[in-house]
Amino acid sequence: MPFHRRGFLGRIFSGSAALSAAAPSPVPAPFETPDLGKLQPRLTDGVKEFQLTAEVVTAEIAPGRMLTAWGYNGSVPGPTMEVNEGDRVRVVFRNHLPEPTAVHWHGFEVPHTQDGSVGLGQDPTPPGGTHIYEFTLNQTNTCFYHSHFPMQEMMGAIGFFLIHPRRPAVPRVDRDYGLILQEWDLRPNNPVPNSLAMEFNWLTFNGKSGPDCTPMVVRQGERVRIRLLNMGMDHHPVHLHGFQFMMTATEGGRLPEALWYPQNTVLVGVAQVREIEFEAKYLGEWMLHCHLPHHMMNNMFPMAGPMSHGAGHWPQDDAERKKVPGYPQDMWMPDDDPYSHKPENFGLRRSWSAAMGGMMTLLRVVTPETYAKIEELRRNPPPRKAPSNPHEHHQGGAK
Ligand SMILES: [Cu+2]
Repeated sequence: MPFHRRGFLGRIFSGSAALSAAAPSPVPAPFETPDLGKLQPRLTDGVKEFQLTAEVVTAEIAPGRMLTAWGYNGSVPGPTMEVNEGDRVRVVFRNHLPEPTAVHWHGFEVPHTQDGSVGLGQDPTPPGGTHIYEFTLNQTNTCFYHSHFPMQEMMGAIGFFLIHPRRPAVPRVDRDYGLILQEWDLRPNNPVPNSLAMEFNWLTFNGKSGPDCTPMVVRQGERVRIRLLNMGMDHHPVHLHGFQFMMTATEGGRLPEALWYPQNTVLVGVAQVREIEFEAKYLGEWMLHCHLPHHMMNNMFPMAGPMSHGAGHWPQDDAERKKVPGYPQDMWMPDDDPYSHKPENFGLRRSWSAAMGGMMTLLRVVTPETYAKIEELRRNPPPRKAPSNPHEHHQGGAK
């Protein structure tokens, strides 16, 4: 019976999708999530069907800094899902975690039985179990999916779910980026995050800490949108160097243009999305980062401040400097080698990586020549160098 019903609905929705595809509308810019892959659906009777598996994932958030977290389909955060307004969607969800879970479809207008709230709308999916979600999406906001168990959220179980509007928003953007903000408490020699923590020493965009976040590379003059999604314990004030941007949308959708306002730091609260747009007028290497000072460093806990003195990270012949109250605070330890294999880092000034740490990435506004060179390197990537000394790659500066 359910199969007949799905087949019937599928044909109807297949028809409506064909109609919407025929309507004249500009092609939207592709949605790019640096360092994160996409989950491709299979079209079955007009329904976009995704296979989503919750599982333990091992990732490298910075060279040599391993993270064993809970994600989806081998990725933490999970892979990005994309559909179009009006699509019928089916998600075949499998639980490969050792405890019950459920997927909450965050920001979705779907029947409460499809919402993923355990107990209320469905039973938890047991380890080894499968659960099928199915819904039609007549909305266009930036949504996400995540485990509906809070400690599993803190183990990383979240991903983007984008619903493209039938008619792309105006003004049209040339580049459309998404970044997921997360925080981790990682103790020495242990890749499993402490999910009970209230203080965090590793901060990531799309599962990478600066300087290991892959830069967003745009051509001068392009209009850029960046969608910032926060899922953690803290709110993050995200600052962009060099530009004023407009705050154009929340997790609830796009604001009318009269309600946009200029900023250069946008506060992204927990479970919120903030979308910013601007014209990439100025050539250069522009940092985008959370401005909480402790969120622009890596491995901060054992490294920073006078308490750490004697740990071997500062010069031993610094008797005079020790007389200065507060010394030591920051450090400067350039080593670009672990990042030089990335095409997106081509042409950066020497020592660039020493300034990058934590929840920090780059917006690179480049000339046509540099853009072409980076495109060429993406087609023929250079070999990756092994880190010369993995212990030297975990310090961050911040600016
Ligand atoms: Cu922050």
